[in-house]
Amino acid sequence: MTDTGFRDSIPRHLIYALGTDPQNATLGDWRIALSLAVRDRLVDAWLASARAARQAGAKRVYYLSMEFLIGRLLEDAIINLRLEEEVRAALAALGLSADEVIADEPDAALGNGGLGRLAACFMESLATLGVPAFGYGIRYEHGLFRQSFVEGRQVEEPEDWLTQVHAWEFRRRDVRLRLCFGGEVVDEGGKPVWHGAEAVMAQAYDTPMIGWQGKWANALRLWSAEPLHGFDLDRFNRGDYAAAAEPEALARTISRVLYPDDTTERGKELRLKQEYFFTAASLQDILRRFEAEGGALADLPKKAAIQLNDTHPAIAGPELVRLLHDERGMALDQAIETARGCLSYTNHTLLPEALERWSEDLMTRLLPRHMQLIERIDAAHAAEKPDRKVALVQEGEVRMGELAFVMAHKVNGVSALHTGLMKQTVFEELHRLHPDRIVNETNGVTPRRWLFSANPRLSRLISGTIGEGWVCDLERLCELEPQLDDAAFLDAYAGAKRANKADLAGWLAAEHGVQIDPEALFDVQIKRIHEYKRQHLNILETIALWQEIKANPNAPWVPRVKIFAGKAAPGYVFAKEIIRLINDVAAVVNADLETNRFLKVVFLPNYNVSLAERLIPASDLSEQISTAGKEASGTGNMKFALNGAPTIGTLDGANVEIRDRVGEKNFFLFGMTTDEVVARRAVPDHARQAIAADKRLGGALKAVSQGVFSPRDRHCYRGFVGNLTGHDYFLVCSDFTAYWDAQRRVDAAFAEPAVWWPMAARNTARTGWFSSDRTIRGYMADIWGASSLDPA
Ligand code: BZD
Repeated sequence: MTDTGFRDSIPRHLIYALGTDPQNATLGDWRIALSLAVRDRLVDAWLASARAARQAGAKRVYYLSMEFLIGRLLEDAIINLRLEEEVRAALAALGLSADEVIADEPDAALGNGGLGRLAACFMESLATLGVPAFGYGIRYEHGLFRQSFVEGRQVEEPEDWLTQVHAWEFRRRDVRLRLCFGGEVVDEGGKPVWHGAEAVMAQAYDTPMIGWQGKWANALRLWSAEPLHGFDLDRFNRGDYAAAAEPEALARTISRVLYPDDTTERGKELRLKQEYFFTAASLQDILRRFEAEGGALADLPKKAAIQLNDTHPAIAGPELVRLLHDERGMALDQAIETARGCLSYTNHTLLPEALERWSEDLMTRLLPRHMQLIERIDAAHAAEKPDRKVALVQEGEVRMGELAFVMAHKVNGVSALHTGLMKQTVFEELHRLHPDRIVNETNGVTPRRWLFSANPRLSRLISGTIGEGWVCDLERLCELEPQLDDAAFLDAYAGAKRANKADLAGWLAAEHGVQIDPEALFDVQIKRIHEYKRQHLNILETIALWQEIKANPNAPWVPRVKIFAGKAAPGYVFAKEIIRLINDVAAVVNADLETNRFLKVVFLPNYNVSLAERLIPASDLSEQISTAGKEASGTGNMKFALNGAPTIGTLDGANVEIRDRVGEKNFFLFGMTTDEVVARRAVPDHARQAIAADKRLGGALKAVSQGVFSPRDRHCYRGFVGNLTGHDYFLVCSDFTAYWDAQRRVDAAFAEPAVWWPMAARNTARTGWFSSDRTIRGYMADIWGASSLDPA
């Protein structure tokens, strides 16, 4: 390809690929033209990577995930290809602002939260490390819903990213696989044969995932559901237009929407169909590739490491056994062994309501052969471990966690604490039976997106101090340590943060009409709204603080802005109450002329990856305040620490490991430990006792229940307050006093720049371990047995 530079290639794509006259081009047209021009620069490396993997006969990593929360791709590609300057200059010459063009890209919101974002960070690290890999998932037509607020309440609207040209994907005409549902299993000459009743096609779309410096790229292969045949011409000709289109509509339903549910499995048939759809298509594709490259089936585990991201693809166990045994004639025991050699499973939650179970009836109806195979797998397991009590099917339900465990050679937790709890709780018996199976792989985040790209000011300071090597070797951030007592370095560090905060304040004013003081402490809690994450603990403390400021307006308060963002699952009523309360409190507190110099509350709508990229570099304090034992890991906590926002947090998930690394003086710890949580729950009336012992908490709850924040409907928070004063399962009341005290320690530290900035900078210097490169290396060594094809 001749490279004529972006000044030529951008208009060329605009004119010849989009058919748009530059004189009429919109920002969106320019953005797509730029994306195509940038894409041209990565395709060669991408194809070369696939070729190198084939030629080396390398083991490939297959990451199966219902979610890939990749966000925007254009800036990521520009940064990883190191094209920042060139693109900026070319756009300027065309009279365009690079920032505006980049910001025009809609987020690909193909995930709910941490689990989906982790998959995206892993894809980037796999490419950076030069590991041959595929991500496999679903090409949802509608990603996670768009959130807005009406009178403080969450309103959901469909997300429609695919109505725009998606410049990054390639439709693979030759990769279109057939799958079945339903029907029956018939004995044919002593062999069970599954005759499915309903068939759909899985159409592959590939998006290149490029690594640092563009040396290696892997494909993210997303499946779209399509009908076997187009529409029914006979019916159409008879004038029955709706019926003619019916098969198409039905098939497409499977990849229509991302389930907006990160807590409960609602037993929806469609969800199970989605799970089987993408898992079965991916396994067919994996076997096809393996067979095309030649090799004995028993050697599959030497060539394919298949990672199950949570239980959503857990049907992979029986499906792979079916493909090997039913369809390729391998003996059942060997098929189970071979499948287990390939498969491994990551658990992301211990919450009982989030552990998937499918009714035996539904499973039998939708996947009759799989139901039989699950029984066979269970029997084989029982034969191997005669003292096993856990059955895969219990009380008419198939337990997907146990199925994934039994069919995996390794099972991992996502932080040290979580992995320990897995062994003691949900997988206690299976761990006793298979003591070497559970391993820990603490999560990580990609430094390219979450520091280098999101925080250019801090990145420049770091690179100017220790060189650029940290970008792909994040632990080198520890080389900053000698600078942490240096006044000039700390000044520059504080300067970068202040500038980021000023940018955020400007954006909030322009986009949301909210005025905040950039000198105030930016205290940020951004994540899914969930009772265990305790946004309500934060807002109760905010109310108590407001009351205290009102009572003492002349005290030397440290000005604070409490920033919230996050979506609630549409069916999660209590989480939606929390959103409304935060918005109601914001309205009252922000309008209070007596206090609003010191305290503001902002709830930003439609939290997504791009908003996180804007907020995290401008944050002073990271709120990680879950009830101990409930947050498997957290990854936001890592992004904040890396960007110099110390944590106020409990001993939960990866907070524990963050604190170990940054040092206890640089982390605002509060609250009960996992063991204390269990003990506290056993105390009758624990919430009432806690309220009686803390006037501030009592005062805050009283204000909520009396309608101070809901003057139009004074009693609307009765249920909310009743929950907290009643059984308060997540122990908001019992942790309140400790949280309040920790916040006052934050105030004291923030008021002393000589204390605060070294603490913030230490968070950056000491969190290099939380790179997803390190996590991926852990998976490679402990789980996959895969190696890197050095992207030289
Ligand atoms: O996974 C999250 C955990 O809550 C975090 O603690 C952890 O850091 C990340 C990554 O390991 N879990 C989820 O995000 N879960 C979901 O989004 C989800 C989605 C669908 C169904 C069930 C859960």
